[in-house]
Parts: sequence; C-alpha cells; structure tokens
Amino acid sequence: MKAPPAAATSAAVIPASVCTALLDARHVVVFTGAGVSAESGIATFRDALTGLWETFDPEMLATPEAFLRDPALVWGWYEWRRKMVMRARPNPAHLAIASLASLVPRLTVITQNVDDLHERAGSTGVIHLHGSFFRPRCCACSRPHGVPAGEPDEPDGGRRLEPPRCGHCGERIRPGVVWFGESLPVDAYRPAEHAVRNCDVMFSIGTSAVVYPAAGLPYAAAECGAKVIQVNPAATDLDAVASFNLRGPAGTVMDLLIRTIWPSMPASR
Ligand code: BV8
Ligand code: ZN
Repeated sequence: MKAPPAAATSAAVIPASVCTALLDARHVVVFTGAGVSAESGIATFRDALTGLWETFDPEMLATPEAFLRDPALVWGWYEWRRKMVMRARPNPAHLAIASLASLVPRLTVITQNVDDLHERAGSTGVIHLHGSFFRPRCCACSRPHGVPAGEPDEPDGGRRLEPPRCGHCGERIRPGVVWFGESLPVDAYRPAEHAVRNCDVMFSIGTSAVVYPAAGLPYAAAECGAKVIQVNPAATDLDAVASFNLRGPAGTVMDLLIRTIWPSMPASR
C-alpha cells in the first residue's frame, strides 16, 4: 500500500526529521528549477513572457523549429534573457546551496536552469542538464563561439537580433541550451542519474517537475531509497514521492534550514 504523500509543512520551521536526515547523509543531491532563481528576479517558465515575446509560449520558442523559422526572434530572446541574468544576483537559496558543500560529506548540484547563478553563488561542478546561456555554438559544425564580454545591450522590451556567424563554417550561432525535442547531453544526464541513484537525500527546489527526462530524477532517487525534500511554495506532482514538502520560497526555506541545522554558519544573505 503506497504511503500517502508527505504532509506539506509551512516553511516557518524545519522539521526535526529533515535535520536528522541531513546530518546523517553521506551524499546529498540538490536538484533545481526556475523557481530557485525567481527571488533573483528571473521569470520562471510558468510566468507569462513579456515584451516582444508576450504572445509566445516558451515551449514553442525554445525549439529548433522556432530557430529555423525565425532565428532573429529566438536569438533576440536568448540575448535578452542573458542580459536579465547578468543583471541579477544570486539569492539566499543559491548561497545556502553553495554553503551546503562544506557542511555535508558530498554534494552534487544538478540544475535545469541555463543561468549561472549557482556558480556565482560559489557552487562548483554544477551539472547543467539543459545547457547554459554562456556556451553558444555553431548550429552546423558545433564549434563553440566566444561570448562577448559585458552585458548584452538589449532594449527592455527585447528585439529581434540576427545571430552571429560561425568563424569556421559561416553558419549561424545558436544558444548552447537544450531545446524541446532535443536530447540532453549524455555527459550531463549520465552523471546526474548516477548521483540521484546513489544519494541519501535529494532536494528538489523550485521545479514544477513537468519537463522530462529531468523530472524523472527525483522519482529515481526515491526508488533507490533516498529521502526527497521538496522546496516549493506550491504543490507539484512530486508531492507524492517527497518524504518532506517544505512549502515556501526557496530563499527563505534554504536559509532557515542552514541556520537551523548549522547555527554557527553565517546567514546566507
Ligand atoms: C527530450 C532550456 C529526447 C531552454 C529547457 C515524456 C513525457 C512527456 C513529454 C516528454 C517526455 N519525454 C520527452 C518529452 C518532451 C519534452 C517534455 O518534457 N515536454 C513537457 C513540456 C511535457 N522533453 C524534451 O523535449 C526534452 N528532450 O526528451 O529528448 C526526445 C526527443 C524527442 C522526442 C522525445 C524524446 C528536452 C527538455 C529540455 C528543454 N529545455 N530549458 C531554455 O531555458 O530556453 S526546459 C525548461 O523548462 C527549463 O530548463 C525547465 O526544465 C523547464 C521549466 O520547468 P521548471 O524549471 O520547473 O520551471 P517552471 O516555471 O515550470 O516551475 C517553476 C516552479 O518554481 C513552480 O513549481 C513554482 O511553484 C516554483 N517557484 C516559484 N517561485 C519560487 C518557486 N520555488 C521556490 N522558491 C520560489 N521563490
Ligand atoms: Zn560552424
């Protein structure tokens, strides 16, 4: 008989059983989605698009077909998002996750996000399942293309922008992200899957867990006996497999969690 979903606890206190699970853990995995960057002012995929793209569905724009159809529309979208990320700063959730690395025997950070806020908060070896804004490449010969220094000079409402051309074969440069319908890089997905199947505790922070195969990872961890701790102000399909559902914004919950279990740690603010 399947255990009922773990009751959701408001983020005001961190349950003692969560503290124990973390203090006993040999290997902790942190899995994040767009919600972990929400408090840095980065829109999630659930949030409606704005400006030039307000009439578009992100799942339609983030496709090879959209880039073929209108490369300037898609490239403009990614340069505008890269600008927003470069203007943003890591929030207490990113900082708390980075500090976990020195508090638990082993930490693996896996993200669906294409921003660099985990790295800017101090996390290392972050597995980017869906690529990054900072790894553009040629859409024909796949050669990496240099990212111009400084913030992209994109208007607030965005604009259509022709992608640069490859210095080697002259074809268009594309964003270094995984689009819908494209397979995940094996050198990201394989170590991610290995980590979740060999961890004691897996945090799932700020993800709606609807995009596969990434969304399957917390289920795989639970299958292998790990305790899944979900951090999200809203319910998701993961409620069913989570051992703990901490309802609240990631910045507040993760900061409180660190200060509750490791009170000597400075606040991640
Ligand atoms: C593939 C990069 C092989 C680009 C992204 C099985 C079943 C059904 C469909 C499929 C399936 N297998 C494959 C598919 C198709 C598809 C898919 O899953 N579609 C979904 C929509 C049903 N998957 C793919 O295409 C994948 N490739 O499978 O290849 C293949 C190929 C062909 C055919 C079959 C198989 C590739 C998917 C990767 C696409 N690229 N990103 C870019 O960013 O532009 S996905 C992108 O969307 C993100 O990376 C992320 O993964 C996803 C958004 O989800 P979240 O991050 O969770 O964000 P979301 O906005 O949804 O939710 C935010 C959450 O945060 C909410 O719950 C909210 O409550 C919470 N929140 C808000 N504020 C806070 C907060 N939480 C905490 N604190 C806060 N303050
Ligand atoms: Zn090329």
